[in-house]
Amino acid sequence: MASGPQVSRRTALGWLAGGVAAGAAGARFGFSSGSGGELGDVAGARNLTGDEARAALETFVPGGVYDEYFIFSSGGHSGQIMVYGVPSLRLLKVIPVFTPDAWQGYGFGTDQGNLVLDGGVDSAKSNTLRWGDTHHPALSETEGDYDGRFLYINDRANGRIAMVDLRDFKTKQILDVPNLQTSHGGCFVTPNSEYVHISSMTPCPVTESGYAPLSRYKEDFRGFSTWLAIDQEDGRFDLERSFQIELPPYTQDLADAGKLTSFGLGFINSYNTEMATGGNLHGGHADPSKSLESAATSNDYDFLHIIDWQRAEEVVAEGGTRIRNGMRVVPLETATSEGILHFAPEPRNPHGVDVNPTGDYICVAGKLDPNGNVYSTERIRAAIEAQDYDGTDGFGVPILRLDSVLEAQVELGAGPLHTQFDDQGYAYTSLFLDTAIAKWSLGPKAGHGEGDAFKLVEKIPVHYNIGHLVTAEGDTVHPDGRYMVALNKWSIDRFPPVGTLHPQNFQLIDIAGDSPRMLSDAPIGNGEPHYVQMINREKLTHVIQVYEPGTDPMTWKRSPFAIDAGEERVERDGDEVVVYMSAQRSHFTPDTFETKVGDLLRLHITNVEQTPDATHGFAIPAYNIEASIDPGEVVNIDLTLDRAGTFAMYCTEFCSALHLEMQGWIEVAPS
Ligand code: RUQ
Ligand code: CUA
Repeated sequence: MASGPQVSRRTALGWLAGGVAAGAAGARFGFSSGSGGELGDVAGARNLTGDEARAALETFVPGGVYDEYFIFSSGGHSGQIMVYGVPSLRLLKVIPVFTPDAWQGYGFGTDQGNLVLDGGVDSAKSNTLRWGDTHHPALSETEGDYDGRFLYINDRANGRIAMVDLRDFKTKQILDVPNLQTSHGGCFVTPNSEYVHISSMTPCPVTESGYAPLSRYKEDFRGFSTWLAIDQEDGRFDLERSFQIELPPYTQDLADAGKLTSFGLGFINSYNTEMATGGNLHGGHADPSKSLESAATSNDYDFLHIIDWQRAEEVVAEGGTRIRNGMRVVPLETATSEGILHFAPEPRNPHGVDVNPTGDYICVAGKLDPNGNVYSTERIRAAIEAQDYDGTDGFGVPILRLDSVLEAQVELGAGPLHTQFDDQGYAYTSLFLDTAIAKWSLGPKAGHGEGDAFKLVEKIPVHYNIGHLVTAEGDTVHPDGRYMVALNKWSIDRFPPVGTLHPQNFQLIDIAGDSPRMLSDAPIGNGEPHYVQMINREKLTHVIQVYEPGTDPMTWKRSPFAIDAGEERVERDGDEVVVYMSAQRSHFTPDTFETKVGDLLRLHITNVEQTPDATHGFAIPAYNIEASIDPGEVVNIDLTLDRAGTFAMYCTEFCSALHLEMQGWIEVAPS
């Protein structure tokens, strides 16, 4: 590299030191060029403070230089996953999961998209669903660290879970999880990707018909904790090896996997242990005492569910299950008698439960309680061993004594929700009502001794109404520190008005130094994001840019319908017209073919190119067909031709100078 840019970078740093000093003095850029000349002029002209100019330089990522981290963000009820770079916070990709996406040809007639979206042909529910509410992404792990292979995400609305392959960033499977109607925060991967866990949120009727009156909530409704075994080859769910644990009809919420010292355990928060079902207009007038929100907050404590999944594996292997809708289920009585399920009291209506990197501390934050509540793995294991119980709940589940398992309570602020971790033994908890993040220290097992342990360090203001937050590699056994992102539900006046529905706001915070610093805001015009995970980009070692020639992305094998250039043909068999088509800059071959109304058109299109980025699209007007065919990919489209016409098909991706010429005709003659 020429010395010019390096010199100017050094100059920039020298200038920054002055800029920060000027900022600290409360002045906008008043200093003149001097040693730092040009950049100071730019910042001055743009009316930036020294801190703002510094943050801009710290987060700018030039073209051709790559972001250090990727954020995989849930897209909420858009049904998608968004991929952002950090520190730039630029959107790199939107992965369609539960919702069709025309650009990527997902759900518009191609077999891949339709097969995935149909999500298990045995479920009538999935076949008609074309949206989901993605909430909690979970990256696959090896020995507690992200390994960059697979990504899972739940559908809050419909109790489903999806798997994305991080080789091609495409959704490969949607599973309609048996016995679940909804699922909120119960998605996590165990430290060696043995299982991906998903639990029910609202319990659902376990009656034959699927109906039960709300008056029989306690008797006829149940929750389920689901342990879906992961096929290590292709990341898909292996139902043969999966199982569920039946739970009382509480509302099971956020969850996390134990790691290292707590390996083998899973933790699930619950609320509404009151089993309130609402009914506030009962009798024809509003009765606030019957509202779900007041009835479901009347107990002082709800229950942290502690699940020993290794013990469950043994019980399942010994046949201690019943089959329910094709899934092996450990009945509640068995889970209780075999030591699979224990409860610990937790301050009412908790939200997040997060296990620290060493596995020793389980941090529970309760929206109605100002404390971070820290449970200790050592204490939990000892209390279970000693059967140190404070009775049982109404379903016979033993309740561990709070005093024996709670290690510390740290007053953090109003509305604590979720906790993340750095590499220095600090925890960061989002405070929804305070619109801030509390930085606080963990205990001796995280490197903070007497006097220094379990203390609030500082509160970092954010804008506004923070829900989740994430730190770099924050759910692993080796978090990086470095960066934290606040996921704010409201943005109010941070961005120019774009109508009545506002963007949300991701805020990037530098946590590498002693005191966290706000770096940038990023409007998120798609949503709404819930949880995200942040992975070092270098761990995504499996990403490909081009498929092997003729690949079916669903199997990763050569498609039986693949062709090489020169093998294009049209085969007619009665009412079936089978077209083996190639796509190559800038033509389809064949580019015209004749059919008639009533024919079944079977299109097999191979992109015979091997050049990265040389994707072609394929659209047929009026027939709702749109495919994206990446280099090396084979796409299959089955179409019953039900209307006559001469249709101009075309490539939808601007692939070359003669892209507009990449078109053709389908003649559909009246029969
Ligand atoms: S939950 S904002 Cu949907 Cu993850 Cu707490
Ligand atoms: Cu191919 Cu445009």
